[in-house]
Amino acid sequence: PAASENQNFCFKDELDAFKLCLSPNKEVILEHYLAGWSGLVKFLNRLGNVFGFISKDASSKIQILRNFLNGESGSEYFTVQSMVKYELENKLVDLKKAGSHPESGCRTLLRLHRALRWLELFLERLRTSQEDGKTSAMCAESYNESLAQFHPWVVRKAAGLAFCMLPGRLAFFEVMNVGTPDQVVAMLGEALPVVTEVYQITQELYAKHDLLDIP
Ligand code: 1PW
Repeated sequence: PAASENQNFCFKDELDAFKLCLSPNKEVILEHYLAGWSGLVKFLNRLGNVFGFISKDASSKIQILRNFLNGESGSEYFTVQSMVKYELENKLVDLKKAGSHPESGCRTLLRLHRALRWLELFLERLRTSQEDGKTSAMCAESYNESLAQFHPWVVRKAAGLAFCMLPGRLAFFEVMNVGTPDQVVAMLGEALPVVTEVYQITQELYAKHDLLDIP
């Protein structure tokens, strides 16, 4: 991208939103979680049109959750913990099969949560990669280890094609707009543990309430 387009984007700022996610008692604040995700979507859009179908799905899920947050019961959606409690107590989640609540906050966030695991695995590979590392292979391996198991064949196929279009390692770092490759690696080393912690807290919460497989 041209230098002028780079001015208001820096991947570090986007990942920093995840730092704000955790409240002092380690609950996940939805507003910041969604801000983190909006940053990831911005980044995907900078990678080019081939990621359009991925970023569109993530955007629509961010929007569904924002609508809850800005809606009548918005205060119940302050944290992921309060959302789960509220939706379960009020029977607002389709637990076994899609019925009258096909777009609950719980099922919508679960999709983003699963994708966050992919991101975590991918960025960790990127962080520890050698100069000749292939971003497309790193991305595909991370995807196959995580998100792919939840996707039908046709989505896996489309994702695989999109990964092939990823820019090489150095060009990818440039799109991040963080600085030299060393600075990117250092930034990832700082930011990733936070993403991991947010992922783990959400994962434990969903496991505790038996929500990991909701349709
Ligand atoms: C380069 C770093 C990229 C990290 C961003 C990760 C975004 C992952 C989004 C993948 C979306 C693939 C296409 C959509 C598939 C949907 O069917 C699926 N959504 C997700 C997020 O997995 C499931 O949602 P659904 O169909 O049950 O509403």
